Parts: sequence; C-alpha cells; structure tokens
Amino acid sequence: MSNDIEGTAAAIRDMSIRGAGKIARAGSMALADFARRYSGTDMERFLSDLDSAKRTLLESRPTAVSLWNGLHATVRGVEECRDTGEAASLVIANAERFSAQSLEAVETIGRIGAKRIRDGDTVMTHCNSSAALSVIKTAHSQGKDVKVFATESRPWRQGLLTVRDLHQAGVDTTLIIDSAVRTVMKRVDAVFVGADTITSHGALINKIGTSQLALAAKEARVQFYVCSETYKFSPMTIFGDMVTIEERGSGEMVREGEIPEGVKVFNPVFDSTPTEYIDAIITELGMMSPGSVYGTMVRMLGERALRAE
Ligand code: RUB
Repeated sequence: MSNDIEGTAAAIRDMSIRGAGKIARAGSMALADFARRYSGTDMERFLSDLDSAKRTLLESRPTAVSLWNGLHATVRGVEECRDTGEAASLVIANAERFSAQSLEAVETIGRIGAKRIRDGDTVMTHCNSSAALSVIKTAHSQGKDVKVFATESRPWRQGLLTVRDLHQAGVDTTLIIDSAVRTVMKRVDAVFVGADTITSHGALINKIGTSQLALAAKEARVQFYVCSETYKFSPMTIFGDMVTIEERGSGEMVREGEIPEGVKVFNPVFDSTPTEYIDAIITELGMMSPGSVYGTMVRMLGERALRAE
C-alpha cells in the first residue's frame, strides 16, 4: 500500500485533515496520487490495489458519507478501461473533477445561503464547517453587518478554528461554550451548520451538539439551516443502512489521572437532528426541504442504479 494512502488515512483518523468536505477531497486526491505513481500493467492487479486503497481510506473515519461518495466518484468507470494507463488517467481526471466541483459547491452554497442573512442579523454556528462559513463570509463580503456566535465544540474545540477564520475575514465574532447555546439563542436570528451526512429521509448527521442547537432554535423560533453539498447525501440510507456514529477516545475529554479509575468516558462525536427541526437544507442545487432529499438522490443516481442495488 502506498505511503500516501496510509498517510492520508492516518491524517484523517487523527483529524489533521478534518471536516466532511476536506476529508472527501483529500481521499479522492490520495487515490489520484496512487494512480499517478502506479507503474504496473496488470489491469486485474490495478483494480484490486485500487480497491484496497479505497478501503483503507474509507476505514479512516466512519460517519461522513462525503468520503464514500468522493472515493466512489473517483473510481467511477475504471472497470471499463482497457489498460492501467487509461484507468490511471481516468482516476486522476475523476479526482480533479470531484475536487473542483466540491469547492465550487461550497461557493454556490455561500451565495445561496447569504440571501438568508439580512443586514444586522446575528447568527449562530457550530463546530467548523466550510459550507456554513461560506454562507456567513459571503454575507459579510456583500457588506451586510452580521454578528456570529460560534460554539466551542468540545471536546476537540473546532470552534477555535471557526472564530479565527471569521475574525480574519473581519466578521464580528463571539465564542461561546456549548452549554450557553440555549441562553444565547434568544439573541440569534438564524443558525447555519454543516453536514457530515444527510439521510434519505432528510435527517442531519453532524458534530455532536448540533441537535441541541436545533432544539433550542425551534424553541426560540429561530430558523435552522443546514449547509450541505449534495455529496453528503447518503445513498446507503435509501436501502435502510444506519449511519455509524463515530466514538473517539477518552483522551480527547480528560487527561490521564484527572478522573478516578473506574469512571467510564463516552465520547460520541456526531449526533442526529430529526427533519422536523430543519427549516431548509442549502445545497449547490438550491434550497430544499429535508423531504426533498430522497427525490434529489434518485434523480442524481438514476432510478436504474437504485434498482440494480
Ligand atoms: C466536522 C463537522 C462539520 C461537517 C461539515 O466534524 O461536524 O460540521 O464535517 O464540514 P470533525 P464542511 O471536526 O469531527 O470532522 O462543511 O467543512 O464539510
């Protein structure tokens, strides 16, 4: 297995590369790199090596379907190639296309979502989502006066990345602890969060605590928007598969010796927000209701692909 595949998988696992969009692009580019360096000529061997590279990357983190979709988009059509040269070129072209479209989607989501921010609005965001930040930064760059409350997002504290990014863009930003969400929600006009996975019935899987923001927003009658590229829609959920919620180590929550031996630590890092808490999903194809996710996926995949499953 190439070092780049192992290296990228390790970087995703230890979260040096993180965020659903970024891990999908990094995985896809790692496959392109693998294809670029491939020197063998045996097609069967190439396909099996490519498949194990894909599996190694997929095993790095289990929750974000963006990784699965990105890797599958990267290897699409490779089995029909006549030789390893053609197959490698296809993998490279697929990866470049996926990456470019993925970055373009984040920009489009920014333009669409920014229309939901009025001059003088205060918004809240959670964790660190490129898609959600694209919305906020676009609104700011259009000259709107927008204030942001950003959650710390324990235990990994991705909120610190968010406040640095927003501050650098010149946005008026306030960091809050996760447990301040309900108190602060009274001052908020809209919530914008990202997505790791959207199920076929429109539920959102995102950073742990997202569902608490949604609940507090509903209670305070604050709009709750999900910013999600369509490659975060999960085809597997159409066939009844459940989304695996990643659990990470106790070391992210407590240091050695900080709690008595025998006390257990539970660290799930994503949660599920039911559809009834979501006002709209902002995608590169436009704003849609959670109820439109299934139809959109069927159109994107083609009904024939679904029946073949
Ligand atoms: C990141 C997270 C982000 C989504 C969307 O979790 O939950 O909200 O991945 O991000 P982690 P983006 O830090 O554990 O990866 O919009 O950048 O794809």
